[in-house]
Amino acid sequence: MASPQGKVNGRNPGKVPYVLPGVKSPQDLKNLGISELNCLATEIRELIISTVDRNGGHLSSNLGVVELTIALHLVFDSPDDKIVWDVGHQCYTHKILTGRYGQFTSLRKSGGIAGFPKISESPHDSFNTGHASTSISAALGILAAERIQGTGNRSVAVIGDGALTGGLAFEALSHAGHIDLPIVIILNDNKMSISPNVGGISKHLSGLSMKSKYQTFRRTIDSMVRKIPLIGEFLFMMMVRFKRAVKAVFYVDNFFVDLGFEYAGPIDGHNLPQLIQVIRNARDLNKPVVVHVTTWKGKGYASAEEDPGSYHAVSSRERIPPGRTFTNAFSDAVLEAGKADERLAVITAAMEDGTGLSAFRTAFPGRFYDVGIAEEHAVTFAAGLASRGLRPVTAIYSSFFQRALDQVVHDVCLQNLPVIFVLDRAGLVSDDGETHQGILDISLFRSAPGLTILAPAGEEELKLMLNWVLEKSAPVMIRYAKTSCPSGVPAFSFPVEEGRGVFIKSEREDPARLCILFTGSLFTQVMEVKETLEAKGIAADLYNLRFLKPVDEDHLAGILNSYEAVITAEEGILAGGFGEHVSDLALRRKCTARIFNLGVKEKFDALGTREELLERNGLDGESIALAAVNLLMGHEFNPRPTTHK
Ligand SMILES: Cc1ncc(C[n+]2csc(CCOP(=O)(O)OP(=O)(O)O)c2C)c(N)n1
Repeated sequence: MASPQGKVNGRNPGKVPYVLPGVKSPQDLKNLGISELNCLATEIRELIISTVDRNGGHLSSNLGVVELTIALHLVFDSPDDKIVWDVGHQCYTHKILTGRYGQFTSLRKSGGIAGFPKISESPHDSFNTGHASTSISAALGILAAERIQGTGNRSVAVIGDGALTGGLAFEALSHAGHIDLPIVIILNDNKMSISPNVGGISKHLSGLSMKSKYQTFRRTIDSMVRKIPLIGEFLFMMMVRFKRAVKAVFYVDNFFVDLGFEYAGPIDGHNLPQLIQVIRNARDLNKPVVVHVTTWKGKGYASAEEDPGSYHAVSSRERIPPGRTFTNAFSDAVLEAGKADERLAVITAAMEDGTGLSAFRTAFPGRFYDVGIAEEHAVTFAAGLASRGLRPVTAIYSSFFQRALDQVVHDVCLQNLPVIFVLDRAGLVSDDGETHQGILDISLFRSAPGLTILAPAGEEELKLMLNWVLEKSAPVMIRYAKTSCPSGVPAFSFPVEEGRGVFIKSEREDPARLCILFTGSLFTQVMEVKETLEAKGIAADLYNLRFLKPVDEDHLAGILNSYEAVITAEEGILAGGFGEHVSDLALRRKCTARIFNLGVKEKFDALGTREELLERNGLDGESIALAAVNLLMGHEFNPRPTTHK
């Protein structure tokens, strides 16, 4: 996808908000009339557009729910009543209305307010989100707790039609429909996930919208018939009887009603009086209810209205990795592989563009599957394909892939099926905060029996690995970070050798006393370390691991006996990571090198650029060099002081 960066320019500038500054909390909304509320909506849109233009963020989704959020905060009493935002990427208006207007310019900045709900930020953020399809379960749990605790507080889940494609949402609907708790579920239907929504539920919702058009049409006909002189009223009565008879036979309640919900909608999500009325009615029903609201993703910003997908998430100018990214490299490599090998089919869970699969879809639509926000299904579906001889490539962001842990183990590894998992955003991820960090995959999946885990350092190596994997008849995971592909990675001259990496030897004459074993995405950082150390007169070798699993232990033990000091540097959490494997091996084999493990510390890191996040975790070039010198000198490792709290 061409980055939409900078496209947000061209908004209507210069208007000074006059309603917005007076809204310090949702209570203030209750004193405003409809025209002021509409004005407030316009002012909020202006603020969102200008802020996202500077800081990046989720533009289209937020522009679509401005009126809906105002109506919800007007009808419910937050923070006593709890509003749970599914994914949470659409929470900007909620943040602005709940006392964070003044801080909104710091959106997604290090130390600023997060782009997703955070309990730590405000009592109005009732539940942390970031991954899709959790809202109904969470809101239901909250409501059950409120009932046990004897409060009369309400609980609302706001879920998009995209997030509703996730299995977890269905499990929650099934539960919520029959336990008689008055949960209010707001279904924000904009026909879009990031790209146009897919699947049966999407079709069902379109059917409901058609029904609503039919209702309007029917009401018009009814009133026309009644106006016919003399016989109008009689004709109308006949029509009513006929319709009742037909309805009794053919009328099938919708999906939500069948599950036990009251259903209201679809209603226009940009018509404030109507929204307020319907949501108030839903609140007062005191039953589980689904309010189906139709909204326009990108509303109020012409380019986003026309192309909501490109404006779903906008990158801030300084955050776009220069040059080709690993995603670009994968996109080309998988397309090439697809041309050469007809067994290859690709799968995405609603992230076609983000994972670089659009070119493949265009070239081979018959071998492309977007399964919706359904990572677990994506994996087991791939297992099914692989069981019949295909070579499925399932590309998912690392943090979302966590969902599919059991599918990877039970459906793929235990049957040794040749599914290829490509994990994008595997490492530290800028701007989106804790929920989007791809730091657990090495630890989580290292224990999966039979799974090979690879980490390319550059574009050529990624291509090399993909081709090697296609020849293999076992499950493989290839992980890479959200960053540019560095140049200068020696790759093609070193064919893939199972369990082994590639050395980048010191150019100095004297033998290297130190070796740094690193995961591919840290190539740039360790090359910097090599330069720094060599400038200090310390020869250091680098070892690009390539394989995080399996590992040729004899070979690795050889390395651990050949150097005085070994540093492991991985872009993943330390606990259970590759470094632990190395330390464990050294103990078992009584290897001689002093070893120090570097990796992501055991905490969920928040906002920042990739560079800031690397530095906070001691994974930038300077920190690794310092660790290396300390280790060589036999000092206790003394990490750089950090400003991060
Ligand atoms: C488990 C998981 N998979 C993928 C994503 C990436 N993602 C963020 S928003 C989004 C689309 C959500 O669509 P919808 O719920 O309809 O909200 P909209 O943006 O259309 O308002 C996706 C796929 C995610 N956050 N969580």
